[in-house]
Amino acid sequence: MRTITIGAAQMGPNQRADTRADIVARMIALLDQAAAQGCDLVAFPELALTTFFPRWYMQDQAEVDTWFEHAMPNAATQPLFDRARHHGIAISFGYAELTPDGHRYNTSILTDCAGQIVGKYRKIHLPGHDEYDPERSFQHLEKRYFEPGDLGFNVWRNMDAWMGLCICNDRRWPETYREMGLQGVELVLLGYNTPSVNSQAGDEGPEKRLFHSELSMQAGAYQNSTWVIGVAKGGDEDGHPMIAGSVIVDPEGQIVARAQTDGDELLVHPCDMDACTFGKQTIFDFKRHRRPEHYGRITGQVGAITPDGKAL
Ligand code: CDT
Repeated sequence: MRTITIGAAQMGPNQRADTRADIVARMIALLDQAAAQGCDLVAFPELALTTFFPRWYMQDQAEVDTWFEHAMPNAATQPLFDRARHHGIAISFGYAELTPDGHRYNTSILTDCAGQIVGKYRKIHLPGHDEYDPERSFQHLEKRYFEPGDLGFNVWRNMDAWMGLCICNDRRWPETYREMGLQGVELVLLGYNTPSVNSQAGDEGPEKRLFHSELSMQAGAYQNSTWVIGVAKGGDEDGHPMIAGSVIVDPEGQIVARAQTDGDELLVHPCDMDACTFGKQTIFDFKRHRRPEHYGRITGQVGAITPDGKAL
């Protein structure tokens, strides 16, 4: 057995007026709970340090940049890294990254048990739009504020397991998991902020959104025989409800822990990395069963094209 006790640290809303210090204090409280419950690794949500600011249309770049981190760790997050190191707990969390050469990414990092960053991922599937859209009931401006990630989908050896990261909308794309599955991933950590309603389809409410969230993560886990840890921010953030619904999914695609609230809440589960082996050696033994000679469209084409040549 290679058991890693994992804490999925769901967070309630971060309001626009909350300071980084207020938010990091809540994260540290979750980390202390995790330590008391024997966790080895704690995962926090996407854009954990701020409100989900892409819901707000901003034209002043200086204002936009107040939501970004220029270094990691930095003065605001150092106490979180220090507490994690004190407990000997590895952590993962998302934040808006402004690089020294002026690039902006929706980023997530992973540390080892000594608080050293061992993995970084920059969100590749950015949903939404890049200009104000008056047709939507609220905005989703990730394409305005972030560039698509430039690091690919990597997997790192950490705590005697193969670990990968992705972020929110990435969880809906099978390519995300398969890229990591082809590197033997055993644990996928992903944070998300999913609104409870669809800004373009008023009849799509939280039940259907939770269903799609679970469907995507369970499929990704099963089809790649990997643990998937989905960690939400939930509750009413700046007047906008989010679905919460954090889950821990086992390598057979079964949900073994699920959040009961939409606030700060820690899910804990002992995850045996060896549970990934059976699926990887049988039904999803990629080297025996995959047929990449028939998968050319997956990388050769972006949008769908019908056989009569129409681009959809
Ligand atoms: N943060 C993020 O990527 N949110 C998107 C909302 C898109 S609307 C379905 C998500 O995929 O949850």
